[in-house]
Amino acid sequence: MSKAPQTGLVVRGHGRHYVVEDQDGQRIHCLTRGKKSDCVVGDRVRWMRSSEHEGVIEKVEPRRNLLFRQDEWKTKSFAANLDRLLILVAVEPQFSESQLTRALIAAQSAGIAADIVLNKTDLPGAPAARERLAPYKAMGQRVLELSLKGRPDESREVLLPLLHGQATLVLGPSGTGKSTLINLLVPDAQAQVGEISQALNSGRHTTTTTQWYWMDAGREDALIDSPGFQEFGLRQIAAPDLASYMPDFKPYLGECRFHNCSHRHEPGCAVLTAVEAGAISPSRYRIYDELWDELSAPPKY
Ligand SMILES: Nc1nc2c(ncn2[C@@H]2O[C@H](COP(=O)(O)OP(=O)(O)OP(=O)(O)O)[C@@H](O)[C@H]2O)c(=O)[nH]1
Ligand SMILES: [Zn+2]
Repeated sequence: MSKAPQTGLVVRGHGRHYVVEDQDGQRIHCLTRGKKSDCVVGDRVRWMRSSEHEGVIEKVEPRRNLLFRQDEWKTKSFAANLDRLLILVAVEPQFSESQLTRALIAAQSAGIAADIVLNKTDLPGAPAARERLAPYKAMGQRVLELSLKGRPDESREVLLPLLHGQATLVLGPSGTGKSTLINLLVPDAQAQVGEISQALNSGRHTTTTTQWYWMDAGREDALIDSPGFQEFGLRQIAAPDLASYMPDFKPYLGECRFHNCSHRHEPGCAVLTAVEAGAISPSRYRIYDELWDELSAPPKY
């Protein structure tokens, strides 16, 4: 049993307990040193075996990026070192545009490419959902229209090339088809969950923690499933920076009369003019306005 430091990938975390995958794909239960648990799924770490079935994480390698949300009280990490975020929405249940915009802003500010997947396009509400997504398409955002259940083969053909060689985090509110998506792309998903739980020596927490899946035997294509959540806080972003993370606002930035324009009430505001002219959608502007209030409000405690 080698006790030399090795590199590994964090594939699951819970408290101070992690599952690290070594370079051969073996998974081992690891702890961090000290009380602080500062690893997240997707982290590359240096770790050492401490016993046959356990290891210790010595060091977290520098991250390329970290996707997280932050409210007044806490910061919650989704995962690190991501290549892509897939935001799954569906024709039914109707998606929240505010949550969608928040996810896009978080990805943009973390420097992570994001795509929207509109699922259940086989349902009669598809045109209305498409309409709600029109402003996103117009601002250059990719929107993939799929029917994961209705046309699984076609969906796989669209998704596989897009996700190849990447680590992709999937976000999607309950009922949108996230399980359907994962089972479509990761045929042995259940076995992978089982293997990781076994390394942790527990069958618990299978649905409440972030889960890393390999889509292929060569371990090149990864899907990361993140548990559901209520609020997507964006407290990490300063209100004056918001507009720069919104591609539909961007063309107008720098065109306002005041250089520190908040684009809310100032005369000579190019953003407000664009809203009036219909170049920025009313719903996107409303979300911007609400976010501004939220991000500039002092903490309540
Ligand atoms: N009509 C239609 N229904 C779909 C499609 N994809 C998934 N569904 C259905 O939508 C429901 C939710 O799908 P799931 O994959 O369980 O969704 P989920 O997002 O994992 O939901 P939770 O388990 O609640 O988190 C199921 O009844 C699916 O059969 C689709 O393309 N078209
Ligand atoms: Zn302005």
